[in-house]
Amino acid sequence: MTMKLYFDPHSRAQVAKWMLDEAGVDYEIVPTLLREKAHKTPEFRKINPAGKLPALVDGRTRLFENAAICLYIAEKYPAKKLAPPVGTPARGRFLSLMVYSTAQLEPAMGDSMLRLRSNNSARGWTDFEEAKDAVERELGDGPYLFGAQFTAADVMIGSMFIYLRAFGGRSNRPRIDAYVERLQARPKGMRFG
Ligand SMILES: N[C@@H](CCC(=O)N[C@@H](CS)C(=O)NCC(=O)O)C(=O)O
Repeated sequence: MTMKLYFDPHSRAQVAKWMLDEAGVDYEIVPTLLREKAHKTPEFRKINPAGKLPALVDGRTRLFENAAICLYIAEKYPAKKLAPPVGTPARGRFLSLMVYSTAQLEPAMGDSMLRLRSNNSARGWTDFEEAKDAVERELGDGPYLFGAQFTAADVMIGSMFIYLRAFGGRSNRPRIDAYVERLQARPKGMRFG
């Protein structure tokens, strides 16, 4: 049975699509337009109770949240080498970066784009500048977060900065900007719209 990706081209569903495209697997797009509020219907909420895109259905498995979808695809298709294998030392850093991308980088960038200011560290994430420092440190000399190996962590972290660009922003960090250009130059790199 073909996997179904619930998708609007003007949404973060592009992140899950990028991952599926990098894995080179078959999937079907189920158009779910935000402007039609297709993501707020009772039927869609049976797949994603949060009423947000993306969501992925694979037979009897349902997934929501990009990080979960990317982890699932990397795990389902190990031959595609989109994650360090379970049991290898790099796996811990990989899992950490996957969660970091959505638990810290995404809200920090969201605050910055929306010009929300808070220096209350109790909120659970740093400000965007500190998040960029962390990404630069983890990227090192690259070209990807795991050196020469492109992984789902690049999809999750890189997509945040691609998204920033799509909204007219720049990281103002040459090393991150060069990383984003490398990611977008990939044949299946994430596109918007
Ligand atoms: N952390 C979530 C973010 C999902 C999210 O916020 N999706 C947006 C699209 S960019 C959405 O569905 N917004 C519509 C809404 O909340 O009504 C993920 O990565 O899946």
